[in-house]
Amino acid sequence: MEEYLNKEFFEWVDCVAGILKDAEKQATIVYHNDADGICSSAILSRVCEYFGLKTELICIEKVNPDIIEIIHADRDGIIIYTDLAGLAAEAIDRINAGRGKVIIIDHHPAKEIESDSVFVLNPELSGISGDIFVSASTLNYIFFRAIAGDEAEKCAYLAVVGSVGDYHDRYGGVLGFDRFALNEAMRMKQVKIMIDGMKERYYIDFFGEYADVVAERLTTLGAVGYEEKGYQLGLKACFEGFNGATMEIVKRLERIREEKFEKMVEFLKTNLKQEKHVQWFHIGDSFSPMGVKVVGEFCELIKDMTFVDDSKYLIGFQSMPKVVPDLGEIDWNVVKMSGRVPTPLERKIFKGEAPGLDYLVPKASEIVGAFADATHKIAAATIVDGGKEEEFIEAFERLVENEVSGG
Ligand SMILES: [Mn+2]
Repeated sequence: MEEYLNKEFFEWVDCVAGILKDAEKQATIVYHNDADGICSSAILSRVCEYFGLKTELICIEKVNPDIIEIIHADRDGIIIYTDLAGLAAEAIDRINAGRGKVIIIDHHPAKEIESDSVFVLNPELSGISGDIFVSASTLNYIFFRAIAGDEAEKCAYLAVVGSVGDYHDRYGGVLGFDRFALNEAMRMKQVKIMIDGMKERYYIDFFGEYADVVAERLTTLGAVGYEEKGYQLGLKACFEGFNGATMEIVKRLERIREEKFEKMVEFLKTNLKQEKHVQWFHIGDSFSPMGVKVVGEFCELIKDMTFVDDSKYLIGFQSMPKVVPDLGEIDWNVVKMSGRVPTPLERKIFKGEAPGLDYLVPKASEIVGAFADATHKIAAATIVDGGKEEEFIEAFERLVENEVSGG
């Protein structure tokens, strides 16, 4: 790994590894319910095993203060957040109030934090784009690699699946640190590259399948099967492969999603709300029992459909279910917001001619007192209080307006 010049980044890896090394007996891993999150938790569970820690795994869709409260209320030992919480370090530090050590291993945009108990491992903080060069799985892999050396190499294929799950192969193949993990996986003969048109595809020997296919299965289990804890099957598959029963469940979940999506597309053809810069919709709980990650997938699916205006941002809301499967019932009224952009607008954003969602969503969230955690330039999510949806849209509109008129 030394061939990379980002010394500061690797010093952090060492520092955070030191904290985990000192952890006592118990660790809690809080992870995101998509392919990258599931692969991250798989690698991290190996890390904890390596240190002889007993681990509890908690899969969540979104970080928010209510969830942080519950997680930190009565858990001993170290708590590790991964593939989420980039921007939540301050909130976590405040709620944790020095009770125990916390590590946040994430690749989403993050804020620097001064704390004796919360430590952030995030490439964004040393100027490396986590959206392009490092998936959470890769980050966890590098972390494991720094700790355990060769022992970690067995997990290299999981970093590849996680990276592809977050579409880090979108420029034709995975790059940077993701590429480093890929190279290791190839050296270990876990992965072969196939060139398919404009893109590389990574055949994972262990699964007998391509990384994109595996990633999709994991995300289906985690997101569409969220309320029935499908992510646990995904995690199991990371080390045992997909058996017949798991594949049946994947197929059933895919059918549920397809039916719900088709219905919603038909509805939106005449019901998409239009503002000056934004077009939006509210699903309510009609996607239940699917998790709220699905509204993002749905936006992704429709963003270039003909009934969608290709010059406007696309925003969808979905009510958060009142049960977090690994934590129980939560008394809240919150709504997940997902933002995407049609391809022509995406180009403008990358050329710097229009503001990206990584600016707009955290800003608009702040204005309505909400909590953004996963934000990229062309895809972002936040949670707002139920009833604040229109206020959010108005704030978002104003922000775009200011950027456009202010130049
Ligand atoms: Mn990720």
